[in-house]
Order: sequence, then C-alpha cells, then structure tokens
Amino acid sequence: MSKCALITGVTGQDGAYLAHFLLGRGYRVCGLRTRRGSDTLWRLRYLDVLQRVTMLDGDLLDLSSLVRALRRAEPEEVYNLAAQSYVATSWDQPLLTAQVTGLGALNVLEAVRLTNPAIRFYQASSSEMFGKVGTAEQNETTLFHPRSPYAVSKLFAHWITVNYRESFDLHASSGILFNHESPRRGENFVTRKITLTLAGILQGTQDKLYLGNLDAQRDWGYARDYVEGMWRMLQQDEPEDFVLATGEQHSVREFVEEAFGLCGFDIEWQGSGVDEKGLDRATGRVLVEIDPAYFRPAEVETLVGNAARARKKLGWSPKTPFKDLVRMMVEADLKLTGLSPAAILTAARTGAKA
Ligand code: NAP
Ligand code: G4F
Repeated sequence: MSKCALITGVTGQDGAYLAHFLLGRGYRVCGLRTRRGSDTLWRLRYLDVLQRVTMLDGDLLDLSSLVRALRRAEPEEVYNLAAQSYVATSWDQPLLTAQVTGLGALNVLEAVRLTNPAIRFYQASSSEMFGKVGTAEQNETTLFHPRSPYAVSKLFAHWITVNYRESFDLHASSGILFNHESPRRGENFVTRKITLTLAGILQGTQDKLYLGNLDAQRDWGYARDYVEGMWRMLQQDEPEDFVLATGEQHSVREFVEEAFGLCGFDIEWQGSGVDEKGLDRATGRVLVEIDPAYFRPAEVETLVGNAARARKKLGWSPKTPFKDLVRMMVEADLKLTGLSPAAILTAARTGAKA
C-alpha cells in the first residue's frame, strides 16, 4: 500500500510543490484547506495536481478539525506548512500570527499525539528565527534572535516541536529553511513583487516599482529544491532539525538589477535613503522608488545559511543558482502578463527592440 502524507498549507507555495513531489513518489496526498480565500487552489491547478490531492476542510486554529482530518487521512507523515507567513503583516496582526503560526503548530502536534503518535511530523521552521544575526553564516547551532512577531511565533513552534520530540518520543523534525522562491511565490514577497511589477512595466500597466529596504540580504533558493529536503528529513531513522540554504546571499538591490537587466534595463542608482531611485541608464526613466511604508519596524538585515548537515546526512543540496531562479521568475511573470519572454530576453541580449 502506498504511504499517505497530510500537508497543512497545501494551497501555499511549498504545499503545492510538496504535493507534486510526493505524488511523484507514489504517495497518497491529503491537504488541509481553510476555505477562507476565493481562489486558493491556483497553485495546485498550475502544477496539475489538484485532482489528485484529497482536500480536507480544516484550520490550524481548530484542533477538532485537525483531529478529524488525521482520522480521515490516516497519514504516515504530516507536513505542517500552514502559517501566516508574511513577516510584514505580523506587526499588524501579531495575535493572529502567534495563534496560527505559533499555537497552530502545537495544535497539529497535539492532534498527531492524540491520533497516532507513530506519525512522522515536519515543522516548517524559518531562518527568520535567527533574526539579528551575530555570525557570518547560520546553522542548526546558531543562537536565535527573532525580530518580528512572525519570527517569535515560528520560534515557539520550533521549540515546541523539539519539546514534543523529547517528551513524547515523536518522530518530529524542523526544517530551518532560508528564503525559497518560485513563479508560484505569493505576490507580496519581494522577489515576486519585483518580477511581477517588471512585467507590468513592460506591458505598460505599471509605472514603477516601489520598494523598502534595498540593502537587505537574503539567501534565496528555489522552492522545488527545498520540498525534497523536507521529505528527506522524514525518511531519517532518527528525527533531527536541519538547515536548508544555498550558502549564497544577495541583496534586494541585486535582485532588482538582475531581473531588470534580463529585460534590457541597466539600472543606475541615484540619491540615498528614502530619496534613492533606480533609473534606466539608457533613457533616464525612473523605474524604482523607495516607499517608506515598506520599511519594517525591525529589519533582518542579513541571512545566509550553512546546510552542511543536510548535505552530509540527507544527501540534499540546492540545484538552482540565483541567476537561474531570477530568470525563471521573470520569464514566468512575462508569460503570465501575456508577453513573450523569448522575444524580450533575446532582444535584451542582442540590444534589438523587442
Ligand atoms: P504560503 O505560500 O504563505 O502558504 C501558507 C499556507 O498556510 C497557505 O496554504 C494558507 O492557506 C495556509 N494557512 C494560513 N492560515 C491557516 C490556518 N489558520 N489554518 C490552516 N491553514 C492556514 O507559505 P510558503 O511560502 O508556502 O511557506 C510554507 C511554510 O514554510 C510557512 O509555514 C512559512 O512560514 C514557512 N517558511 C517559508 C519560507 C519561504 O521562503 N517560503 C522560508 C522558511 C519558512 P490559505 O490558502 O487558505 O490562505
Ligand atoms: O520577501 P520578503 O517579504 O521575505 P522575508 O521577510 O525574508 O520572509 C520570507 O522568508 C522567511 C525565511 O527567511 C520566511 F520564513 C517567511 O515566511 C517569508 O517567506 O522580504 C525580504 C526582504 C526583507 O528584508 C524586506 O524588508 O526584502 C525587503 N524588502 C524591501 N522592499 C521588501 C520590500 N519586502 C517586501 N515584501 N516588499 C517590499 O516592497
């Protein structure tokens, strides 16, 4: 009989990729669905897995719904990917974030413990937990200093997972994942915002890109690579926590330059602070401006992970370099907007007009 996995957050970026990955491995996949949004199924549809995922209604805030979902699915593995995952929103909705992202994980752990403690459990921990970092690289032993209600909530979820592993002998592991993106990334996150707005500028429906802190540096990988790492964690004999990261960091500014560069814009930065602007060197047109609304009350300035443990014990390594990731996202958003990626990127390379 094939194994069954239950994924909370199956409608999110990682949930959809993980469902696709597990179906490819012959799993029966069940996904928890909140029914809050109007069309939350677009990612599953895009990856052509919607018909093959058994959707179960439930919410991380409702323990009874989690118990019911576990009884129905009877999974061997549970991946807790559900969260209020947008850091900026966590200052506006700190209590909701704590309830869903923090206590929600405890609800899933309780549901597992009450239903079938033999289930293997994955918790989606985050590099945001490192926050104000004091080390050049972060790994599984680096001290945490969370800098947002989101990160504090994730830290609770992380430690309660460790606690349940040690208290109740659950096979519970946390993946401390650094930023990972894809064409299916939520539109608010900075990478997708950049590629989608770039497509809008080329299409003529948007004038410019408004951003906050251009100097924040992140370790950006590709989501499809990372979900395989989640699965590998649950195939270990002993549960353990793992960092997944590329080990390379880039600033928001570099992401902008790379994405716009692919479409033939050579960005020149002028001014400083909130008055800084990104101009197209050829035409002088302002393409990027700063909007202070996007600055955060406390910023995580730099993150870069060391995934040596995952490489050694899981045989996991990221396969997608930064430039390939940016190109993939740019091409996908050009296509989504009805433009021809091939024509635009070729024209940019050859200097011809698209
Ligand atoms: P995402 O796209 O924002 O997806 C979040 C998912 O959580 C959605 O399916 C959402 O369902 C669901 N959800 C929200 N509130 C819920 C609730 N009360 N009950 C049940 N489901 C709820 O996030 P992602 O990028 O795929 O990330 C997956 C997980 O990894 C998250 O926990 C995130 O915090 C964590 N993480 C992400 C990254 C990254 O770079 N992507 C890095 C480290 C950790 P709806 O469709 O109904 O809203
Ligand atoms: O894309 P972001 O919103 O991602 P952030 O805050 O790093 O969080 C993501 O990765 C975490 C893992 O480290 C996950 F746990 C979390 O769930 C989420 O997936 O912002 C990245 C950086 C920040 O420093 C932000 O200040 O980009 C900076 N930024 C500059 N301008 C902006 C903008 N971020 C957004 N979202 N929008 C802007 O206009």
